[in-house]
Amino acid sequence: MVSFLSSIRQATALLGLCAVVVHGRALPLISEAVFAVQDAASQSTFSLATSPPADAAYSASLTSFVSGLARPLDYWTAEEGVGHLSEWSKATKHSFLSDYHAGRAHEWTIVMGNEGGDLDSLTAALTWAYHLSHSTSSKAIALLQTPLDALDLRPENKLALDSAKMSSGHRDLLTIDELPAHPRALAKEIQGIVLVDHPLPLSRWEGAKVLGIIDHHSDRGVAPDADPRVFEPVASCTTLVARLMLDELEAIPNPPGEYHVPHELLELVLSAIAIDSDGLNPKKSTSVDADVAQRVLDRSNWHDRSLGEVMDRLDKDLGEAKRDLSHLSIRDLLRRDWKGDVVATLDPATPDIHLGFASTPVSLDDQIARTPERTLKAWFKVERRWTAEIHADVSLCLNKFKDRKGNKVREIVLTVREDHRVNATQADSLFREISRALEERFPLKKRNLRNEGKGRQMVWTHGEKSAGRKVVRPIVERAVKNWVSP
Ligand SMILES: [Mn+2]
Repeated sequence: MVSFLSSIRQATALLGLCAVVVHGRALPLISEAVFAVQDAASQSTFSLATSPPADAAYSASLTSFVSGLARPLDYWTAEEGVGHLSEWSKATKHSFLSDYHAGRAHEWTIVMGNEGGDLDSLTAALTWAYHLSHSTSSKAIALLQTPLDALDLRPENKLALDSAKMSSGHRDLLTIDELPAHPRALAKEIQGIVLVDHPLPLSRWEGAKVLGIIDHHSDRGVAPDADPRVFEPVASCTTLVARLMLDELEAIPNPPGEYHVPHELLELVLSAIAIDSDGLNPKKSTSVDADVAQRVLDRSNWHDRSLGEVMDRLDKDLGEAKRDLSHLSIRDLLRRDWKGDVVATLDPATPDIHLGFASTPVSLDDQIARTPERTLKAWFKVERRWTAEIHADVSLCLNKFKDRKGNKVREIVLTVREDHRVNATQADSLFREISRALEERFPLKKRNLRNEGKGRQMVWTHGEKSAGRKVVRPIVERAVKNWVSP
């Protein structure tokens, strides 16, 4: 308890100190066009993340969870995570929830990664929130757009968080199901949001000011006046966040001088860069990733080791953990790395479409072997339940794996439902449009579904190594945007 309170005091003192030195960032206006998602359609868009709480359930407080259940008496005081990063993160979550309930939400900036919730998103958000809250006058918190129970679906995150001495129960992290209010309401009350590791806000954050964007996906033109506004094609978004943090940290005049960066945070940053760059493999990364990793390493507890040695070890350990998904059910495989949102169609008479993408490193055959009946039909049944739960109209499951000969294979499984926003005729047409867009772009091989698949279900394989979700998603989104309902 003592160290928890002292860390709050320390944070407050630092805030006061640094506020004088570095100006708060300018608040840009959002680009309305980008958020032109129909209200009707966006009613359910908060349900895009995996297993989100029901609408009424965004009500976390200091004493209760969103479920209404009381937090354990020692929720805030038990010292599960023993690192400085954990202490800061928990203290921040505590003051965010208490400020919200005291009517002070407007003082807060929420830094968020993408809803896939990989180590890059998690680390980039934590790092930038830490930096903002120590170098500007604004209060900042990292939000993981993943529910608490989905955090552990990524074993590599668990390993990295454990190594960073974070709490095993994730009490020190703010997850999407720990928000005190619905994102749509919160968006209007807070100072603004900063996006890391994704180029445009999910529709549930429509109405929030986009104060900054730091990303390594392609620029979608959102918030042209945001500051910072960084887009660079590097292996890891964390690279860009860490570079900006170090640049600004080193520019703080003395006094007051640099704020303290806990070694746990530095090590988390190295972990995220290592896993995204395959240990700084030149084929998978840029010199920017390597330069920033070296700067971070120099400040870490591992500073006397070589960059190559550290990054290899992290990549090996985290990679092993990441690949071990043998325990996951198909539902968990789908939601482990799910990205989706409502796509507004250009034709005013055409309904908007909720489009989602799962990304897995497991072949469809391996997944089929995990169904009780060991059939493709059973696989589609699990998939159907999942898309029913989250109200997705179109879903794609993208699998990447090595076949028996060691060749890299990619699979695309496409399904279109007829019971959410579109009827059967519309779904048929949408299915054809998306199939055509994909077949025009890649040499795709159709899998023979025999009588295992029904209408609007397709499985393709292709060998185009680089065509993961970053490539497939924009193609499908464009097809959906341009689709005109028959
Ligand atoms: Mn990323």
